[in-house]
Amino acid sequence: MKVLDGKGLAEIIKQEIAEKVAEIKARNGNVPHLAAVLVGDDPASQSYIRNKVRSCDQCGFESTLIKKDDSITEEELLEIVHDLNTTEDIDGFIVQLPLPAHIDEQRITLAIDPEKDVDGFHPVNFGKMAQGLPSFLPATPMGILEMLKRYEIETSGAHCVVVGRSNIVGTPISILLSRKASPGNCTVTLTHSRTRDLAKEIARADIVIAAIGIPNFISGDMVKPGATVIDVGINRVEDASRKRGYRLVGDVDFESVSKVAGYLTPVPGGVGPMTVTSLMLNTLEASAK
Ligand code: L34
Repeated sequence: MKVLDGKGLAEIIKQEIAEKVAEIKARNGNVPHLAAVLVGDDPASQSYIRNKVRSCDQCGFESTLIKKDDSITEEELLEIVHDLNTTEDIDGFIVQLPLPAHIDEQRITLAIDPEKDVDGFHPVNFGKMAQGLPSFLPATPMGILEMLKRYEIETSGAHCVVVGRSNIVGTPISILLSRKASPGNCTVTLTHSRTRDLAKEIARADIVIAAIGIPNFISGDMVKPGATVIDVGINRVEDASRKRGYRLVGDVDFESVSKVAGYLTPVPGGVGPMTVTSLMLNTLEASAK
């Protein structure tokens, strides 16, 4: 079994980006600029945003973090989105999800200028993605593709079972892996909470993408020997032995699956860092327009 080292790969890619940024800067003085809006004080979101800001530094980008209390109104947040849409100096921006319950996430996403939507969440970008047109790809699926590519994992003709149908992971990765592309050309089964015999579906997968949000949901006895298992879940479970009081576990039971799988991503250090790096790649792209 080979561990897919997302963390290590992310560092290599950020180094590559930093070199490109240095070249661009020397040529025309341009520096990519990412803005991020963080609403509320969800500890996981804070941690992800910290990683994004740190990655901007590593890549030589400028970054702007806009932090707002969760008492912010939808109208006020729309105003911020509008400002970011029209601030020329900002190449791309994201509004970190989830948002507080009183704010309509869809309305916020729709307000983002697709040209600055480096999350690839706007329906214009999602639609382009589905048709194979150039667009900003959502960061997590994009990070998964990059990992499959760099580790030279064969996807063509493979049977891929995606567990979870969210707008930001399950649905887009299903589309991307089924497309006529490389990585791609998979036969994809998109499974979810209403799937009749989930274990039977997973058992025949050459590639499993786990994005359900349930700790240790997929165990070794469910996985076909030699399969590639991509764990998208990041769950905080209480652990008194850790100084933070919790530890991170994926949707995959690493211990048992590592004895059966051919390739497996760890949590932390797998898909998460690749998500952040993909956002950096999209921002670099946005700044070149
Ligand atoms: N708008 N909202 C928007 N864009 C996104 O792309 C995201 N996502 C998801 C949640 N909401 C979003 C992220 O940024 C998930 N996500 C994300 C980003 C970074 C990491 C994980 C998820 C990450 O850095 N994970 C580390 C551990 C982080 C920790 O210690 O908590 C890892 O090694 O997996």
